[in-house]
Amino acid sequence: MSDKYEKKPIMAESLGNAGEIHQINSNEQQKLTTNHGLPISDNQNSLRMGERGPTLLEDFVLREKIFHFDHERIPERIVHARGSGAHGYFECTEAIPELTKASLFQKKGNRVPVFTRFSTVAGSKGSKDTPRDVRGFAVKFYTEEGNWDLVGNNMPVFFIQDAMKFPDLVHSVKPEADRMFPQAASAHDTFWDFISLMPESMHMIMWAMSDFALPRSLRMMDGFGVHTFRFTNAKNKSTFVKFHWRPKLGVQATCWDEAVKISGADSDYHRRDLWEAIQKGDFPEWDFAIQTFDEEWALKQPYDVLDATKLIPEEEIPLKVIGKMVLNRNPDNFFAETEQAAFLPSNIVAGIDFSDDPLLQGRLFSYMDTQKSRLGTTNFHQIPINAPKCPFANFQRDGMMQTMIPKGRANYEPNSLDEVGENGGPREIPAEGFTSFQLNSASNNTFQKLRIRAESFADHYSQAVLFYRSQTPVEQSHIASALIFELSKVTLEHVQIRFVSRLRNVDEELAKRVADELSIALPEKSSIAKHVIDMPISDQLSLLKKFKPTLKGRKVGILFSEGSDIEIINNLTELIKKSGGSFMLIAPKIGSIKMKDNKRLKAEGQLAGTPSVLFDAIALVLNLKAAENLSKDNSAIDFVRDAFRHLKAIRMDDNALPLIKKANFTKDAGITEIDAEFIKAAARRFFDREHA
Ligand code: HDE
Repeated sequence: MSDKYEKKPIMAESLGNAGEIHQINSNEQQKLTTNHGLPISDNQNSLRMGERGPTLLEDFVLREKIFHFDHERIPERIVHARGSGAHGYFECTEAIPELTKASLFQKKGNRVPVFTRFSTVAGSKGSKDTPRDVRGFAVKFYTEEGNWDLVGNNMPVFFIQDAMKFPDLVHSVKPEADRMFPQAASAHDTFWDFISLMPESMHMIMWAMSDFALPRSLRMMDGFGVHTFRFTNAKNKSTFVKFHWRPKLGVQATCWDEAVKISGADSDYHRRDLWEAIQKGDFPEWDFAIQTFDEEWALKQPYDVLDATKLIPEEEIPLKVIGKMVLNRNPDNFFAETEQAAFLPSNIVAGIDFSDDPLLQGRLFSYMDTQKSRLGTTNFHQIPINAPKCPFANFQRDGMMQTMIPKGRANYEPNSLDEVGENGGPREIPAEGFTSFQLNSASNNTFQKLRIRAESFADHYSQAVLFYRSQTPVEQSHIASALIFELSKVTLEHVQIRFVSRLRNVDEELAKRVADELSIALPEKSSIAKHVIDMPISDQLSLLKKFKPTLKGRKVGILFSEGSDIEIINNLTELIKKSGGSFMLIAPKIGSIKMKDNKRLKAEGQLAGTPSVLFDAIALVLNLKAAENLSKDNSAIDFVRDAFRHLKAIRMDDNALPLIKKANFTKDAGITEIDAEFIKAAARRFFDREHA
């Protein structure tokens, strides 16, 4: 067996001061050893007393192997447990020294490595990729002045205003305490009970019920820092800043029914999509943009910029693009990198600082704390994925799993060991070191200890209304359907009633529709603390208004069968490739299929196991006989029926009519025989079908 082992160093990475890692010369045949270096002669059989006798306790090789295996799992993240990560780089595309002294932004072209992890929030580690949920968007920038972690989401606001409510929010959305279901779903009693009691969540609920909660791909999601942060420049002038990521492939969503079916067909849909795109060199890319403003501007707004349930409309402060992120390398080992990645919102660099957002302030404590419980040691910063790539040194010592070997006598400071020629260790550097921005604002009750919510946080509805009104009618109807679906799973009628009474403050029509579908009488409108302000519609809040039709990063499923015309397929695949898309060849049987004129073509996907939900558009290249046969095959009928239902373009000619007839839909603008037209159509969805 040994000749099958890859000749690869055990650990290729040795990071900064993060411990010396023994490397094996890659030309040598790598020996299988115990964790303590003893070469192993037999990895197939345990040591036993006689040929068929009991196993001996003495077998330290077996015991070490099983001991390690028994402890392979670590606690999963309390939230965001399900995630996928990738390496890449961040590049500054516009220097902004006037705003920040962060080294990263001093010069156009500056590049730093990054590790990015995307996640769902509610589900456990093994849950599906496509539930209706918020997505985490966490980026670790390994800068030359230390790690900066921007731990954000794919939506610009959050459910709650104060860290105090976070455990309650998470408990309510997670599987219910007594029965431990439902998994990765918000459609249940406890979540809506909590939400209906928390009017501050209304804006975020509109986002969570919108198509933004059903991303088509991790590569097609926005990212937001959510909170207001601060930049500080070399003169210590501070500017407020909001951070945004914008995907080059545009933002796109799946239909709800499609997302549900994808989770059955491929519960790793997003993880696989990200991995495969990077594997084939189709590197996902995001623009990095900022909105900046000063305290004076902030104080004039009808909302509080420290309130994480509020956004700043882009029409008010347009985005300024200052960088880009490219993800170009998959992890070598999921556990060592993606699972052990520990993001800390408290990881900032000089030139970036926190605001007093009470949600952000709570996060500054929480993440450090959770890593100790998840990774088991305060030394989690030494794990290669978390270690800074710049030198780091201090007098912290020891602790569980210390992997560094700090040298010298001095483990305290101040010390004067330098004076006798010994290494006294590192020293603080007042001029260059990080200093917190000195807040000097009359509006801030810094000196009073108060357990209160600021009055400026009291308007819970204006931006929920803004979001809803900024949607297209199609998106508004998706929000209505999502609310109806979620609340239909709620068994407590008083919760449905309470939620709808609040919804009336967002939109009367919406509330009526939801009440009607739940068969409840329209309840009285709930009282509100502050009057709703009429804010101008913001097109940037609508996924469809900012949708970019493109085939880049999208995939077409081509269904063929025995006797199909290979020329048609070749022509089609050429056009798809030219448009930056990819394709998969699907047939009733996998493997080499005999085509027209005795040519052969290999099918990569078997029809029964490759439903159309896995593609952005489908093409039917069949002869009449095959279409007649397939019209009796449920997988084929579902293939075309679902593609139609999920609003996708379909390429077909008259040969496919028997199958189309069975699937029972009529031709429309998204269905064409002309390949060039199909390529255009494949880059979008046909929402008119929803009315039909
Ligand atoms: Fe988190 N959050 N969070 N969160 N969060 C965690 O940290 C927490 C919040 C976000 O890919 C945990 O390492 C508190 C807002 C992401 O590893 C935990 C509060 C936003 C990730 C935690 C919040 C986020 C986490 C779980 C309220 C968007 C995944 C494991 C004060 C701006 C990072 C861990 C990754 C993870 C706590 C609110 C985003 C338990 C207490 C707001 C993307 O520490």
